[in-house]
Amino acid sequence: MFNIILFGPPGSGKGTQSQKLIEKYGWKHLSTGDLLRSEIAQQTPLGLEAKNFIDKGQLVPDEVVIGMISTALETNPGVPGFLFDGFPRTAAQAEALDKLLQLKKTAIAVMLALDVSEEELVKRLLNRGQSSGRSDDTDESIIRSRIEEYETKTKPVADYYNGFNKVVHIKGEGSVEEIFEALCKEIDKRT
Ligand code: B4P
Repeated sequence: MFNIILFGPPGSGKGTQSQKLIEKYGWKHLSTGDLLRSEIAQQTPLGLEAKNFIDKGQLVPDEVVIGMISTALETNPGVPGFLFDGFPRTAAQAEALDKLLQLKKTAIAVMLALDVSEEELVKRLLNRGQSSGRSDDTDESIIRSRIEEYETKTKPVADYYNGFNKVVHIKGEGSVEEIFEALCKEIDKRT
């Protein structure tokens, strides 16, 4: 199995690049953002709880997202690998993921981290907010809160994987195609 984390701040292109990567490599795409939005759309108790956090630009509690990922790993046996998009976002989530993968006798091969400036992130998310209908993309102060959550709680996740020499930084500004090529180059070196 080849398991990969696509890492970066909100709006860095994780969702965009994930779509292209799963098409090329056939991995199972696990986006906690997509899973949470699906729970919200179905108005499940978990979705209603998550919405309170997402609407304020805050991270959803660890136990909620870890539970979702644990279920997804169990219900997808036999895949060639997992592409984690937007997960893990805290040190506790990273430790939980490593344990879950250990139980499956596998591990994270690499974390590819997309680097994008804050002004470009805000521009992209406000732009997406005009058409996506996402409540967390329309208000600049909520977008800035999401970036702050990333700086304080999510960035340490890269330090965690750096300790195992698993992080590669990729320039996340440029055309979608240029960034995709840079990601594939790093993946192909390792597969
Ligand atoms: P996510 O769904 O993960 O969303 P995101 O980080 O905001 O966006 P992403 O990075 O995937 O978007 P993309 O750049 O592709 O999270 C939403 C919320 O859910 C979080 O704030 C949190 O509350 C909660 N959540 C999710 N996972 C969690 C977890 N593990 N723990 C706790 N809470 C969690 O796209 C952005 C825009 O940029 C698009 O419009 C795209 O078209 C554009 N774009 C992409 N690439 C571009 C390029 N190269 N040039 C120009 N524009 C580009």
